[in-house]
Amino acid sequence: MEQFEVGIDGSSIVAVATAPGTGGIAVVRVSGKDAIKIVDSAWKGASLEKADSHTVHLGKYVSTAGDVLDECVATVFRAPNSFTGENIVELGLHGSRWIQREVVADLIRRGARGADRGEFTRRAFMNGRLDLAQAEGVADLIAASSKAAHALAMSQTRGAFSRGLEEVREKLVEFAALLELELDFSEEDVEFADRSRLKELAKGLLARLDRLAASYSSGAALKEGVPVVIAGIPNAGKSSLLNLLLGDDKAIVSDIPGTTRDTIEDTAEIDGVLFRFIDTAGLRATTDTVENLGIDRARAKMRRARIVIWIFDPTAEEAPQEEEYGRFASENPDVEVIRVVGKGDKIPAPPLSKGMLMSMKSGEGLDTLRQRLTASATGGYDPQWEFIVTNARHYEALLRSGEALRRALEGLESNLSADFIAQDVREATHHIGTITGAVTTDTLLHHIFQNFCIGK
Ligand SMILES: Nc1nc2c(ncn2[C@@H]2O[C@H](COP(=O)(O)OP(=O)(O)OP(=O)(O)O)[C@@H](O)[C@H]2O)c(=O)[nH]1
Ligand SMILES: [Mg+2]
Repeated sequence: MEQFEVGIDGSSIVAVATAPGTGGIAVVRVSGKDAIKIVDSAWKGASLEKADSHTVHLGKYVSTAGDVLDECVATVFRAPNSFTGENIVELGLHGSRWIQREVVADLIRRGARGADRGEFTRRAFMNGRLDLAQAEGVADLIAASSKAAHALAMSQTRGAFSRGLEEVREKLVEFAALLELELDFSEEDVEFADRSRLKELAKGLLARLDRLAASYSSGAALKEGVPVVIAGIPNAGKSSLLNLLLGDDKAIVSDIPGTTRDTIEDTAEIDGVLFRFIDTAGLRATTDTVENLGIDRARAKMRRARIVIWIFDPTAEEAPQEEEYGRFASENPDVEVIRVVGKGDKIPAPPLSKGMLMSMKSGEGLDTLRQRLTASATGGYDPQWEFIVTNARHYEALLRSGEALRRALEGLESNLSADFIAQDVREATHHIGTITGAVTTDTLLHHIFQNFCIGK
């Protein structure tokens, strides 16, 4: 069966690159060897075929039927200095859906082909303009909805993340080379490569891989919104806090205990970090079936949260609240809990050990809480972002690479022969390579680019 290979088949592709729908302007992008020739055949104005790269031209787009579809601008990019590395023309059209549709259809009649999802970016990858991690960064950049997500995507697109990984890969290659040296000399019974040095090298690399993999929980949260659950007994002020954090009357607040039953979620950005706040049903023993279902949901959300804000009600009995808190904290040591004592306008400040004092009525303590939230969400990691993993595929590859390297280290420790160990090191190298695309398969590429939109 003939394999269809994108970017090498010489076809020119076309798609609307701006968001679907009507806008002030819409951009139609054509990429491929004949992109300029194809658009020029519809162009009334200065010749695009004679135009220099990176120049903009005003003219008329005339259809094959002879109708002027739009008066518009064409930007010409010549290979290899374009996003895809091929010839590109971007038409800046008036944004009507009709114009967009007609121009794309007309370009197809003139020999272009409708682009597949992510095909522009895929071509950029095939032509060496971007590596895979950078290409995925482009998708993240387009989807970024907070400053932190934007910063992460930006550094990934610029290649900082890839460079960090390339360094790891080089070290792994060096490691394999040292092992091979040992192999070469083994026949002469010379313990050439010092194994303690190899062990140090493996340990250092493993620590680095583990650190990268561990950054994923922060990275994914920063990209998609850090999940923060608000918990406590009924009437503690959970819904009041949700509304305060969102600056909106999202949840019903009442003095009837058990008001909130379902979980209520919404996102808000604090200092550039996107949070997903989740208000829950108050925790208590009850015979009410529906309330109990709500409490089950609350507990499930709490277990999966990155951060739980636990509100203590100082006007209610203390012991059962501490008991409930203690149970959760001991069962979920990985979830960070911020202890808040609510209704601060009603009581004097509690001892510090009980938690930070807040009043949902006056807003007292809100700024401190917001600072604690952003510090927790970004805490402990390089402020340069580039060593934070945000992508599930990368995370998986790092885990697998770490597993292989761990086997290599165990092999060194139990004095296995170098060729066994080298096999594990090669596997570790392979998995790192799949992140940047040094190693790819068609299935992998398909999987990545099908998540892109058409036109990207
Ligand atoms: N004075 C004062 N009243 C508060 C404060 N926080 C909440 N309240 C009041 O306490 C009552 C319960 O508040 P909610 O926010 O509904 O409490 P909840 O934790 O969501 O309660 P459930 O949904 O029943 O679990 C309401 O009457 C609020 O106005 C506060 O800081 N100060
Ligand atoms: Mg509530």
